Amino acid sequence: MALNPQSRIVLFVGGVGGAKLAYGMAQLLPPERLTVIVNIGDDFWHLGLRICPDSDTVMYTLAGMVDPVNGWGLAEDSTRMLDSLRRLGGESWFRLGDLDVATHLHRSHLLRTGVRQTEITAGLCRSLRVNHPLLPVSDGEIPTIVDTAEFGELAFQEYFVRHRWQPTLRGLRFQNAQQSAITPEVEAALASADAIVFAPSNPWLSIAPMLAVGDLRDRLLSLDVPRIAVTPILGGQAVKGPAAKLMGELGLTVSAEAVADYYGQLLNGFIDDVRNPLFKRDGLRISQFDTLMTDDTARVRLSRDILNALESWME
Ligand code: FO1
Repeated sequence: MALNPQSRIVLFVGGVGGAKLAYGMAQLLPPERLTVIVNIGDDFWHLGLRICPDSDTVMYTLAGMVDPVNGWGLAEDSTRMLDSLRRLGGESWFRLGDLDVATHLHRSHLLRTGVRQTEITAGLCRSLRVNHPLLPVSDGEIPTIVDTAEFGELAFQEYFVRHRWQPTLRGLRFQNAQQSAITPEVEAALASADAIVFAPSNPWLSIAPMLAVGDLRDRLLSLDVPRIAVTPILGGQAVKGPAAKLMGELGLTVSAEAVADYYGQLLNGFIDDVRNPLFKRDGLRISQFDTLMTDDTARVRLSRDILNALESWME
């Protein structure tokens, strides 16, 4: 089966790195050919608000509104609410921008009135003129819990933001994941997918929480289409975030090869970076590109490279 002009790509993403690839792909593929499925393991209740960092990061990035320095939150946002909260002795370790808070207020209110997260996300996207479908992998709450040597189990954002991912990771657990289900919208996207792409997001923190939901892993394994991942490791390092540190703590070599091994049978293709040493695996097609997405041009270029690789693999 070849990647023809109607082929549909389903892209699994986490936070900042995933959002950059989603942006590049969205410049090349119309909404009916690209569905973005986003991690919800980082979502949490904070100050009475439901915060969905990965979903918002992708949404703001696709809307061209994301803060270019942090890669999350809104560009040119202010922190007057947070400053005031700090004066009052409130919890201010999680930096909620003044404009960003509107997203969390709106979402939390709708959730309390019984609207599904999938519908809320679609509504937010419509309002911000994001046309590509952005789907939370599930409508349930499936929080990632990080087991650390120093503090025992921590809620994900406690580990990631409050402790700046410095504690030593011993393990991960995705609460409720097995009993939860992917949404009908995700199911429909998979049913019509011509290729599955895992973004260069952290495989353990951003992709694994999605693969743990219900029977998603088996569902993906049953799809007779290209299933490829883009390396998050470039020249022995992660571009951003704890991927390299975490691999060391899990006793793995910090390499693209170890990432490919972690995905295992889920992949039949791998997009590696030109900075990495070549490796081979039976049943795995590998292409090397410059995967560093420094600006919008680089995001689009990598997306085009990936689509071209998919096309050549499917001939
Ligand atoms: N990341 C931080 O490192 N510090 C923050 O204070 C922070 C606040 C924040 C607020 C809204 C939002 O949507 C994302 C935010 N992030 C923050 C990013 C986020 O928590 C992480 O990048 C992801 O969960 C990891 O993918």
